[in-house]
Amino acid sequence: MASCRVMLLAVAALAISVSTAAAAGTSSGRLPPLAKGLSFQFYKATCPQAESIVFNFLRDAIRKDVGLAAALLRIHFHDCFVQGCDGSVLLDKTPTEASEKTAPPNVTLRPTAFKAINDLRALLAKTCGAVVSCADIAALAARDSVLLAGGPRYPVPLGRRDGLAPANLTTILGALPAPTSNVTTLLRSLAKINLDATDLVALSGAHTLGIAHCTSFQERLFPQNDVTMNKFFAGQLKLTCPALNTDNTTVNDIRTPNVFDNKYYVDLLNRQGLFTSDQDLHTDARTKPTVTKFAVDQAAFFNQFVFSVVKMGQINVLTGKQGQVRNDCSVPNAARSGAELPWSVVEAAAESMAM
Ligand code: HEM
Ligand SMILES: *[C@@H]1O[C@H](CO)[C@@H](O)[C@H](O)[C@H]1NC(C)=O
Ligand SMILES: *[C@@H]1O[C@H](CO)[C@@H](O)[C@H](O)[C@H]1NC(C)=O
Ligand SMILES: *[C@@H]1O[C@H](CO)[C@@H](O)[C@H](O)[C@H]1NC(C)=O
Ligand SMILES: CC(=O)N[C@H]1CO[C@H](CO)[C@@H](O)[C@@H]1O
Repeated sequence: MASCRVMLLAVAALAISVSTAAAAGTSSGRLPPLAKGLSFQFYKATCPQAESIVFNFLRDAIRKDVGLAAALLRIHFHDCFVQGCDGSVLLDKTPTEASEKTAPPNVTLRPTAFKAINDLRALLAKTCGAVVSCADIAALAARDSVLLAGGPRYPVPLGRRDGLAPANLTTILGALPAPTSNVTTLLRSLAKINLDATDLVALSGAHTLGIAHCTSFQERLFPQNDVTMNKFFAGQLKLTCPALNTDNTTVNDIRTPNVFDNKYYVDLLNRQGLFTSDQDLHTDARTKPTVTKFAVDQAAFFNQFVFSVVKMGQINVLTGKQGQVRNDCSVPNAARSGAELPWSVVEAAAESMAM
């Protein structure tokens, strides 16, 4: 009996030390400076279980659908690139304006990922009230997706607030680089949000997961094969995409499509990158050395990915009293009626604790 209790205590102590280590931002690699208003302890008082709730939910969900990991990682990327990591990508289309969710470059964001984030929002609200923002949920979900797919563990600074309105189409198209972009175009696009060539190569490594539609790379097959593409690989792709605008998909990383590892860079070395934006990283002298390095050194890739994804996760964040903490990740609070009173009371109480 007694030894059993001691063991239980030891297990509990271990669990606590592991979770505080994660919360305190312990990480093997270096991290970028924290944006003002974000911290690793943000929900320590208001929702200490936040990170374990997200992780436990995703562990089960990703076990059932491995594609969810890719979908959630991509949502965080789109959120951050378009008007900052403010959860605006999660907003539903309004009658007057297309949101990031339905805009052309985004039509392939997966509904399962939006649903997972809304489910997490509800789960977190049940335990802690309306304190954890949708933008933070998206950042945590991306982090856990990377880990659950076999990638590095990293800490996520928290305290993002949710934007009040979706971005318009002009903003979306201007912010998300097209897969047909070369390195010059990509570097110019990323420089606007303070990301450099090393960030570009490391973040593109996210294409170690997930799928793409034929329309995202068909310009490399028709009217003729892109000369930088391996001929056999092009032939295989043409079986999946036999004509222009075939509605079909293929995996981003042919070697290990569902594992977060450095094989994406091995693909590039073998001219088996799917998009022009992928393969040109190995063609362009400014990025080639980094591609080569990551292809032979997975630890170097993981360390740089952690740095760059934490940096990406802090682009133009709303903090403090900016924006809001959305009750439903798909709808700004102001647009909701009925549920407003009880939620806002909970939220105000939680916010005064967090400040
Ligand atoms: C550098 C510029 C980038 C371009 C041009 C780009 C473009 C694309 C395109 C066209 C797709 C396929 C969409 C489809 O056809 O279904 C895709 C998928 C994906 N992208 Fe990127 N991407 C970029 C950067 C990133 C970054 C920074 C991340 C995350 C850190 C990311 C994560 C993903 C993931 C995980 C998928 C697979 C999604 C799924 O399976 O549902 N991408 N990307
Ligand atoms: C789109 O949004 C941006 C930033 O909020 C704004 O400057 C621009 O005028 C808007 N454009 C259109 C066409 O609504
Ligand atoms: C990169 O793409 C841009 C835009 O399409 C083009 O103007 C430029 O010539 C390209 N640069 C190289 C080095 O191919
Ligand atoms: C879609 O791709 C699969 C192989 O991945 C192929 O068997 C199928 O014929 C393709 N569908 C179309 C409409 O081309
Ligand atoms: C896969 C997919 O549906 N891609 C769409 C991306 O957006 C362009 C317009 O910008 C559409 O033509 C594509 O069909």
